[in-house]
Amino acid sequence: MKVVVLTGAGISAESGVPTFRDADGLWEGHRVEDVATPEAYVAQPHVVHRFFDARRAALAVEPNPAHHALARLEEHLGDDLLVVTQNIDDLHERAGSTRVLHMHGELLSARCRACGGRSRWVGDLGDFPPCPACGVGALRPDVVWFGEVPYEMDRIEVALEGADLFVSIGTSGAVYPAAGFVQYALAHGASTLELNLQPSEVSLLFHESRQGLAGELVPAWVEELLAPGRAQ
Ligand code: BV8
Repeated sequence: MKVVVLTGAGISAESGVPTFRDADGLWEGHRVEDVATPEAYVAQPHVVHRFFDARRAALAVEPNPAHHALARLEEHLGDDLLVVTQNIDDLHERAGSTRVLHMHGELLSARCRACGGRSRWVGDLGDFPPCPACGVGALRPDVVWFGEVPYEMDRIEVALEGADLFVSIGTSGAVYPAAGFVQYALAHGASTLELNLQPSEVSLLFHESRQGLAGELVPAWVEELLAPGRAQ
């Protein structure tokens, strides 16, 4: 059975990572859509760096049972499971998942506006440190902002076309193209399941939608999927 899982901020909420809809999607009074954009970076780079430097510094959190359940599922399904995450934290990897696509980039990566090089980065970028590859002080967060093209769309579309099951976990379905994946999976014959604290903006497109905490719903769903006698 080929499974594609899409995760959003809700899967990291129980680890203590705030979601976008918490605090009504505001950060220091700014709407996230107004800070995570190329225009905002040109207009006020220090504000944008402060936003991402603060989130990178707050990554000292732990994966929760939902992340661990997906890592366990990968142990059983191997290449038949792909996790596509909108999240820019590293909790899937720290729980043991290896087949993870960060379609919106990663906090722990920096991208150079001079040479395009991408480097693993754990510190701040607000003091414009030199790029490890070219030495120019032109590093930006390696994150996909609003108006920018998400990473790995070709690989994601191929995976959705071949999926028997598409599962969306902890996302509000507010941002495209991620919010459109359920429709694409449906059109290619997949069964669709939503696991979320409350109905998302695209809940009606799922064969089944379960409401609750990811830390409870995801382990239960993985147990169900791996139960003996289930079609693999
Ligand atoms: C693109 C990285 C072209 C930065 C992010 C008008 C109409 C439609 C679309 C558009 C439009 N105008 C512009 C667009 C396109 C735009 C878009 O969709 N805008 C929205 C605002 C309308 N999209 C883009 O610009 C994208 N690029 O379209 O390029 C293209 C398209 C296709 C192919 C090629 C080119 C780029 C978007 C990427 C922006 N970057 N993140 C950062 O992280 O700071 S977006 C960011 O917000 C997230 O990555 C995520 O994608 C999005 C929403 O976040 P969620 O993960 O869903 O989190 P949220 O807080 O919203 O919801 C959490 C959910 O969890 C809730 O439902 C809650 O109930 C639940 N929950 C909470 N706790 C728990 C829980 N569930 C379970 N358990 C819990 N404990």
